[in-house]
Formats: sequence, structure tokens, C-alpha cells
Amino acid sequence: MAAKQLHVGARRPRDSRSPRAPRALPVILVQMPWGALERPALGISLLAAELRRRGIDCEVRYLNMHFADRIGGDRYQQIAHELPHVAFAGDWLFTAALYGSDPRRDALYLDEVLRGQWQLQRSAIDRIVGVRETIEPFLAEVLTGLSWPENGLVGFTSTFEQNIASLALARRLKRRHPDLAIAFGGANWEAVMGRELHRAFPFVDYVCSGEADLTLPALVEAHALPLQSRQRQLQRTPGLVFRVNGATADTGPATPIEDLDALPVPVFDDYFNARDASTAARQVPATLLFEGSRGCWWGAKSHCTFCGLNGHSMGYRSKSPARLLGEITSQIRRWPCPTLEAVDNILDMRYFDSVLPGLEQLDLPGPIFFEVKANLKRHHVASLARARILRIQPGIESLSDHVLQLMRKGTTALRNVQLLKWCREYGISVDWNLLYAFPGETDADYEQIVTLLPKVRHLQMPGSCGPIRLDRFSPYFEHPETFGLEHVRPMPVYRFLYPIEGLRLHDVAYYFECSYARGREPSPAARNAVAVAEALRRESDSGTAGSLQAIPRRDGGLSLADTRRGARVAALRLSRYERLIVERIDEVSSPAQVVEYLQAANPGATFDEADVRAFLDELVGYEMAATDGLHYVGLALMPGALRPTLETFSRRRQGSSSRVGRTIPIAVRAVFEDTAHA
Ligand code: B12
Ligand code: SF4
Repeated sequence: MAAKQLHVGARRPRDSRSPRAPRALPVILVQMPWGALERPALGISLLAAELRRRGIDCEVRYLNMHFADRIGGDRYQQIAHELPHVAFAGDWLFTAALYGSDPRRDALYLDEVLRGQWQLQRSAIDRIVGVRETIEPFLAEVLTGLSWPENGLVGFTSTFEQNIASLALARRLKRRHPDLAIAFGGANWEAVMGRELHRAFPFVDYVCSGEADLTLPALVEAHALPLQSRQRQLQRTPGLVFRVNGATADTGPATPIEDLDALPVPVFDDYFNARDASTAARQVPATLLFEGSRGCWWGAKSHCTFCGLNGHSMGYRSKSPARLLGEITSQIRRWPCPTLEAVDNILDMRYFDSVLPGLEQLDLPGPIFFEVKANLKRHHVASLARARILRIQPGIESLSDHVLQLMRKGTTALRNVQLLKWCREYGISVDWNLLYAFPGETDADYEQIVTLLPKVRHLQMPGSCGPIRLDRFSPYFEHPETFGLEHVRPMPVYRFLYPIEGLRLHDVAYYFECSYARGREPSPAARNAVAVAEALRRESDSGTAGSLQAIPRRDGGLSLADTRRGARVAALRLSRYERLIVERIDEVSSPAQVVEYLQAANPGATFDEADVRAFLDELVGYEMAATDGLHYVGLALMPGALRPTLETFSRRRQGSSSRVGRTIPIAVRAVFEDTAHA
């Protein structure tokens, strides 16, 4: 198949292809409902690029768009995105097409899951159920209306709610074209899940588990070989599930790609062509995806206890800055999109001095999204903004130190607050959720959050609040006993999706439920924190939260102007020395560090730590700083004029001065400019 290739210094991954291998059969990679309309399917776009550069005929089919056109874009989006993901309504809709109709089972699902668990109204349920009647005509249309090779390979990508629709089409394809090989890959088929699903669905010939950049090409090439040598070749390919004498066999985990520069640039032609032809897809703006890295450098050191993000490949690998920049540049020029999103779990810190300045030069029209680690410095945040990375997901998750420790997040409540503050200053939107129900949490943890939240009401509030979900591959799932979790079992909804005799549901599920051992139960006080967070979010959405701003004065001092609802004073007037203190606690600092800063800024002078601490406590009293008892962070937003100095400071910490001179007392009494608000 003719494919315009973009090679940005890409090298071919090591491959085991025999020079005598016969010409591989054509490949079709499929994106089924409920895959997103607004972005290309990155995994199969990457695999298609690799197959094409090996000379293999490969097409990516966006059958999700065919379906969306049938049921209407709005309804598609509602089921794909607006319903709670773990209700699996999208998957359930296709169950009759996969297993045959079962009114009793359906009635139970609607009653137990949609009505009972998720409290959906009758009208909402009716709208969902109404989609059922479009499914058989859709499957018939794509089965007979599109051309499928008699032999060759059709590969389904499956993440989120794509399993049942994909299996329903795969079954029909196999029946109609018995020589066509059916393969599956994607998050829903990794590791034991792929093996068990393969066992349960005999029409699935192959599964690629995990990263398939090497596995799929090897499989496609092996599939063209005569049966005997094919089996030998398959057995030599890591990451594969296939059949030997009718029984499921596997070759263990895939080999993660070490050199990401060796990957091709994903091909998005098929996505944009399909989008042009789809009314439903054109209704939503397209997002361009790019991949800078795989795995997680933090998780490789300290795996966050609830995180199942990386399956079996946590080891961190990233593209070289030159390669990544080249890829982004060529892709965005070719496919101008209003937003650009990195799929990385965590930003590579070396990109701050390489990729980010490059993005700044590109002067992209729309915002970029990246996941980052929360303990960034001010100058990092400034670089993000300059590079137009205006939406980040920093994994804040909580504002309690103890809860953050329980989840091994490697950050603190004050650092999280500091990041929220800087992001507000630089106009960066922060995606964060307040998570609770961690084993070992205490009531005091949520009391801390309830105390802190109103003080940071002028910063971004959590987008949502919810209990943690027990995900496959997470430490909670892998070692529940270590954390005091018991009776780990698949979420009950799975039995409606896989009503198959003898199926090990535990091996197919991605999400689980559990009980808590005595003494490890979730804290009921989390409810209060959620109520406070939600009320503050509503306040913030209505634009009435107010703000806390630092305003430099001509005399070298600083005023802190407080328009937050319930402010203790309207403004504080601070002296030059006090201003220096506020500047230092722009970043989380101990009183000793503040003293060091004051001394460095006033050579020859000395400052008393007790004075400084008293002043800081006073600021805390006015809710203009927050403390964990040992450290302090200022809550006021710094004006643009002060930011460059603070950025420089955050880049290179000032050394301490050991010179002793006259002692300057801190005038801890702040001058009120106004009386307290009502
Ligand atoms: C970026 C990302 C997102 C993005 C966009 C996702 C996208 N790419 O479209 C956003 C922010 C929107 C998102 C949202 C959510 N996400 Co998300 N996300 C990811 C993340 C971090 C990267 C996905 C990615 O693009 N990877 C890079 C590509 C190249 O890899 P890939 O798609 O896996 O493809 C490779 C292999 O899987 C395989 N492969 C893929 N398809 C096929 C097909 C065939 C035939 C073969 C042979 C091989 C094969 O080969 C590919 C190349 O090696 C993954 C975690 C991860 N590390 O993968 C989670 C992940 C996909 N997300 C997940 C979840 C649960 C969610 C949310 C529900 C939020 C949440 N965490 O609770 C929402 C739901 C969104 C929705 N319903 O639309 C889960 C999915 C679990 C599942 N069983 O489906 C994952 C695995 C993380 C996790 N464990 O929690 N997510
Ligand atoms: S939650 Fe984020 S930081 Fe933690 S291990 Fe997972 S990907 Fe890494």
C-alpha cells in the first residue's frame, strides 16, 4: 500500500527477519467502538508505520467512525466519554452481538449496574439501550460492505471499552473468511488477560502482549511461512500468544523497545482520511498525539501503590530531544490540529533544556498536554508555559502528606500547593483528582485536607474526587497483603461482559474490588474533604473564589492583597525584609533556609530564626502561607515583574553567607491596610 513516510532520523529496530522470508500477507488494523473519535489510535498507527517501512501492505480502519455516523456523534461521545468508564455500557451494548441475546442477563445488567450502581435515570438508560438496534446492521455493513482479504491478518486494538465490539466483528470475520488470521493487542490484552481471552475465544489466532513494535512484524512475517516453520518462528518471538495443537501457548513478555528513536513516526493518514469522511468525527476537534517516552522514571524507583499504568514495562526510555522535536514538527505541519497531547506517563526532565525551548520556537497555535511529576521548580513551570504546555497532569492526588506517603508519590502537600500556585500564575491548567480510600489513611489526614483546601481556594481545585480503583499491575493488586487489602476480586460488572463457562474472570479483568484488613479501613472523614473540595470547585467555577496577590511597592516592600472569600484581612503591608521572606517561601522552605536567604541578600547582617518563624506563623494565621510544622510555602500569586528573579533563584539556589554582622530584627507586626472582611 502506498504510504507517505516521514522519517525523522528513524532507524529500523533490530529484527530477526530471514532474508528468504516469503512476502508477508496484507494487514488491516482496526479501531472499533468505543475508540475515541477525536484522536488517532496511536498504537496501531505506529505498528502500521513499522509494517509499511518493511514493505508490508497495511491499512488502519477507523470503524468506530462508521458506527458513530450510524448512531450520531453526540450519542457516541456520550457513551464513549460521559458515562462512568467502569460501567462498561459501551462494551455491554455489543454483548448480544457476541454471545447472542439474553434478555434476563440484560435486565440484570441494567438493573444492577446502570440503575443500581450508577444511578442512571430511566431516560438515560433508554437512550443507551436504543443503540442496540444499530449494532447488527453496523456489523453486517462493515463485514460485507468493506473488502477483507481472503487471507492476511486483521489486528484489533483494544483499550478501554473496545473488547466486546472487536470480538463480535472478529467472530464474524473468521466465520466468513476462515483463512484470515485474527490478532489482538492493546492494554486489554496484556499478559495474563491476553492468554485467558485467547483461550476463551478460539477464533482469535494471535495475541501480542504489551509493546508489539517488534512482535507484530515478526508475527506477520511468520504467518506467511508454511505451518511447521511458522510454529518455530512464533516460538522464537517474545510477547506472543498462539495455539499449539489447539491449545493456547505463549512466549512470555514482549521485549520492550530500548531505543525509542528506532521507532517509525506513526502514520495518521488513515485517521485524517476517515475523519474527513465522517460527519460524527468532524464534529469534534482533532488532537494530535505524540510519544516521547515509555515507562516511568519515578515508578522505576518507587512504584506509586495504586498505579497500573505501565503494565509490565515500567523501565523508562525516551526519544532523543532531536528526534522528538523533529517528529512533532513534521507531524504538526502535516496535520495542523488545535491541540497536541503527549501520551507519556511522565515528562523526561532532560527535555526542559532541549525539547521545550524547541517547542517555544515552533510557536504552536494550540496548547500542549503533558503528564509531569509534581515536584517541579518555578523555572520548570515557566518553561512549560513558554513551550505552550498549558495543560498538565502532575499526579497531585492528595493534599495530605501521610496519604501521599502511603501512595509513595514522592511529593508533599506543600509541594503540590506550590505547583498549583505557579501553574495559576503562568496560566497552566492542572488536571488533578482528589483520591481517597487508601489503606492506612486516617481521619487526621482528611482533617488536614479540610483545613488546607479553603486556604488554596484561589488555586485550581480538583476536577473530581473519588476512591482509588484497584487496577491490575499496580502494587496494590500485585501484593495486596503487604498493604492490608484482602479478597481481591474482579469488579462484578465483568460477569455481564464475559458470561462464559469456565472463564477465569480474575485473569480477564483490569479493575478489581477488595476488602480492607482490620485497621487499614478507609477513613469516613474523606467524605468531608470531598464535600469541601466540591463546594470550592463550584465556587471557583462560578468565578467567586477571589485571589491572593503579591504587589511590590516602590519603597521596596510588598503588599499582599486578599480578595478571597472569607479573607482574614484585605491586605498586609510588608517591609523590605518581610518581602524577602515572602519571596523565599515562594518555594517550600524551612525557617533556616529563609534566614540563609535573608543573610545572602543582606551581607553583613544577621537574622534571628525565632523572629522569622514568628513572622511565618503570622502569615499562616492570615492564611497567606501554609505550613506542615517544619516548612512553609507562601500562597500569594507573584506578579509578572517579580517572576524572572524568582525563576533565576529557583534555577540556582543562592549559597549561604557565613559572615556575621549587625542583627536585623524582623518587624513581625504586619500593618493592616483594611479591616477584616465580613
Ligand atoms: C495517554 C493515555 C491516555 C490519554 C489518551 C489515550 C490514547 N492514546 O488514546 C487520555 C488522557 C485521554 C487517557 C484517558 C484515560 N485512560 Co489512559 N492511558 C494513556 C497511556 C498513559 C498511554 C497510552 C498510549 O498511547 N500509549 C502509547 C501507545 C503506542 O501504546 P499502545 O496504545 O498501548 O500500543 C502498543 C501496544 O499496546 C500494542 N498494540 C496496541 N494495539 C494493538 C493492536 C494489535 C493488533 C497488536 C498486535 C498490538 C497492539 O502495540 C503498540 C505499540 O507497542 C496508557 C498507559 C500506557 N502506558 O500505555 C493509559 C491507559 C491506556 N489508560 C487507561 C485508563 C483507564 C484511562 C481512563 C479511564 C482514565 C483512568 N486512568 O482512569 C481514561 C479513559 C479515556 C477514554 N475512555 O477515552 C488504562 C486502560 C486500561 C484498559 N484496560 O483499557 C491505561 C492502560 C492505563 C492504566 N492502566 O490505567 N489515557
Ligand atoms: S502514578 Fe505516575 S508517577 Fe506514579 S508510577 Fe504511575 S506513572 Fe509513575
